[in-house]
Amino acid sequence: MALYLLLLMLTACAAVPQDLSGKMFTFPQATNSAQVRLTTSRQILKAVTVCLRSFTDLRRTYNFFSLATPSLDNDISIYKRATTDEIEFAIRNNAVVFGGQDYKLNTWHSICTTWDSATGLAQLWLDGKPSSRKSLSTGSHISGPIIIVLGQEQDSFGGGFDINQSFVGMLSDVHMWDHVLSPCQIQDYASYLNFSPGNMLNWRALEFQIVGRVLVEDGQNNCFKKS
Ligand SMILES: *[C@@H]1O[C@H](CO)[C@@H](O)[C@H](O)[C@H]1NC(C)=O
Ligand SMILES: [Ca+2]
Repeated sequence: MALYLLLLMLTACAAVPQDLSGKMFTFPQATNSAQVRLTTSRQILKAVTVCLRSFTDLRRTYNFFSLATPSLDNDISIYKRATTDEIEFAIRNNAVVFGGQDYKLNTWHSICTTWDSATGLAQLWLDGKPSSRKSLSTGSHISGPIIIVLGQEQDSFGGGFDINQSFVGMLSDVHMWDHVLSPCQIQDYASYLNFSPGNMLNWRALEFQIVGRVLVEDGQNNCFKKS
């Protein structure tokens, strides 16, 4: 345990924020290990917005974003179901499914999810288009040390990965806020307009650690756009 904590501290200290504007993470193959770990020192979350962009041709299940605490492996999870039009959003290990999502293969999409513990309501925005607002966890907060993983789905705190849920493709513009963005702020993000970067995860100053074969490459969708 002591060694584990030491390693955790070392990796936390080793992560120097990098400006990834115009860049993307490329996950070129299915594995049960390749991942990007994102660092946050926050331990309590009463509300959240996560936004990211993705590109893939996967038809199977995979995970866009996995946040675990020692007690809950799906404290926040944004998950693509094998059913073409379904995206699952989990908070505190409770999940809702948003159907009718036009998530085309081989296309860059923006995904934002929001949740507020006061109302328990969750919502998904795909390419700036809102979903129905649905009930998730009410009243309970995300709390404890946090591990955020891109590229794999955590089934335990920092592990429990399944190659059949790994992400293959590209991810970019990852931001996370400790509050629910307004619809207009989400539209601004989705439309590549000016927006206030995430106060928990900020793509322009991202602390991360790559494990295995994940590449940081120039983006392919920013000839006219900034994020
Ligand atoms: C992943 O999926 C393949 C094909 O469906 C299957 O043969 C394999 O056992 C699965 N692997 C794991 C670890 O579940
Ligand atoms: Ca899980």
